[in-house]
Amino acid sequence: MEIIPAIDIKNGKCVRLYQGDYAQETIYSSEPAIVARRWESAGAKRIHVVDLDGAASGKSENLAAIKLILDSVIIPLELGGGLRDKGTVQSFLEMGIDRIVLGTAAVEDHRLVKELCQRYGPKIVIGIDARNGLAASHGWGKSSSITARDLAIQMAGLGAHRIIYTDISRDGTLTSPNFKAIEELLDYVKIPVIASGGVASISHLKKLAGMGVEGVIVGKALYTGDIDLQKALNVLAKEKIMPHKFEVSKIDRLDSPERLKRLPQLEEIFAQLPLKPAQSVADIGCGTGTFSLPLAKHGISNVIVKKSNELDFGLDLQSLDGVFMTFVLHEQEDRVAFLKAIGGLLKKGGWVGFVEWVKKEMPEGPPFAERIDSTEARTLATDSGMKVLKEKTLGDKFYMMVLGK
Ligand code: AMZ
Repeated sequence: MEIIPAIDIKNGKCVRLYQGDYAQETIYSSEPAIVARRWESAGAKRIHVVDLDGAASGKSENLAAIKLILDSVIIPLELGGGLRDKGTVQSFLEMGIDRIVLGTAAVEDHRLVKELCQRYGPKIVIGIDARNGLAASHGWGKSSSITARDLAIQMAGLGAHRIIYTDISRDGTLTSPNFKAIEELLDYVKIPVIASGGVASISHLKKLAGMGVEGVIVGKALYTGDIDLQKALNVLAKEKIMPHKFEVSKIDRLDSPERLKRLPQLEEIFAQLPLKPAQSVADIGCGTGTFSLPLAKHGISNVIVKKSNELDFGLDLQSLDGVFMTFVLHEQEDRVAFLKAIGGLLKKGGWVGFVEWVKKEMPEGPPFAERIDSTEARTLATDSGMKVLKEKTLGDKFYMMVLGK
């Protein structure tokens, strides 16, 4: 998870507002570029810059300060505030801004959003600033009647690649992020979410990382010293927090960390799967979600866990990039039908991977007679209309293969 320091500029200075109220400002530096350098040398990989005057007036107002930041750091910058037409967006991208944040345009001008997303792809980020659940605009002076959640869904539909969700009532308060609202957004929106507002401690960062947000914007806490950026980056890197997003309604339990440790050569298994961050994957197993956490470690946070005993998976497999199955074939009465059900529904380019018990005696696992071996698995796969891409026996425990349509 990325930690993104925020530099909000008002009258050329680096400030923090309380709940976005322009009358409640604290000036932290008259030289935003020097602040940017400080965050860069502390290890930031990106900086979030807001032109507050621009957000209020509707046109970019702090060009000199923005240019100076661009000249002072080499890490990419994302910029929001008053960027509401094609020409302005284009000129900032040409100037070297890496990502453009659209706030007001997201509420008011869907045609522009669509056009810009089509043209610039991931360079466009949608800023959704919510007050009491409803999206605000124009420097947060104006409220709309659309919920942050609905707006996020609409934006994803228009082709947006990511969303920054800011909770206005938490912003600048050093209280805590609105975890509930963020969780809800993650549940409903398939594209990556960056969270913002109220972050005050490293434990907040850890919790957000565990929820599966792509990044967190930190403002006030860095300026007051409540969060030491270098330390926070170190802690998160060391803990290797695995984001996960599960559909929990059908899960009895997730696998215990002890059992996960006993899974051999997991990395070797994953190295053979066409895994890409931001994919949507279903983990179909005996009910424990064995591979969900390890999959999430590979940046795949959209992992849905389902039990294998439901042939009617209740999944829209067309929307999935892949299905991962763990130790389920031995349970199936009709293995071919089971594989056909999955393979037939997978969208083009999707993949299926599975891990099974091998026909060797093991104290744990199903009875010997119910296990399959590599030859059987290969035949099953081809009989079900799938193509075997790779297969491997790992150690003396697991058989694994990857199938493509
Ligand atoms: O603090 C505020 N009052 C404020 C703020 N930080 N108002 C707007 N903004 C930010 C949004 C987004 O990054 O969070 O300005 C950007 C949106 O600007 P616009 O002009 O597209 O609405």
